[in-house]
Amino acid sequence: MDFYYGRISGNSSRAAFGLYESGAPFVPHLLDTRAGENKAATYLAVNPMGKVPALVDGEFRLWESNAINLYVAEKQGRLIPNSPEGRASMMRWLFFQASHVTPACVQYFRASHARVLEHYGLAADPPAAEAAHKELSRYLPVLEAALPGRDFLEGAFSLADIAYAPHLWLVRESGLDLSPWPLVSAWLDRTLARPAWQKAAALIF
Ligand SMILES: N[C@@H](CCC(=O)N[C@@H](CS)C(=O)NCC(=O)O)C(=O)O
Repeated sequence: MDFYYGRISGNSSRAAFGLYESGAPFVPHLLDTRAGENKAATYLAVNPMGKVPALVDGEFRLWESNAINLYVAEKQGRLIPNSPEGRASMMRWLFFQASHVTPACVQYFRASHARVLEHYGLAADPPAAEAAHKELSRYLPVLEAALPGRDFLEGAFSLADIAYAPHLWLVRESGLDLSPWPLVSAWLDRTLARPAWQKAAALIF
């Protein structure tokens, strides 16, 4: 499998985390998004959005980090709960991450994370960060309420935990105080301590 990714890309690191956790062999290909390599015709044939990450497995081309993770996890028979209820519950966390938590995280760290600002040539924007913080203050209690008595969102480690790690890590690195949500903070630490995340972070960041 060929994995296309960009640097300083939380979405790329989500898929790299999933690939390493699944144990599926893959060949990483770095695209320089600042130089527009992701907008080259050859890459647009893989992902018409010109976004990273993407995966090519033979004739099969796939984009969207959570779709990539679902594909490799299913192929490897890992990281997905066995029951219909468990799978639906996990999918609920993936949709919640992509629809709500990630947009607020992205707004936060693109307004405040020193390395992200430097990489993308952005200026700090405290009002945008504050607005994103307000949004996150609605979402993080929902995760906090899901975590009592369990190490991971679905009990056993799954794609749900992988989905949140990159962007929560980036907002915490940007200075967001997670102490009002101690279970979220401890869950993030447990997830980031996994060797697969260490490898993903080394590749992407
Ligand atoms: N929902 C997508 C988001 C992908 C995404 O926005 N990737 C960013 C990098 S983190 C990108 O490719 N940006 C370059 C562009 O939009 O041209 C996923 O989860 O894979």
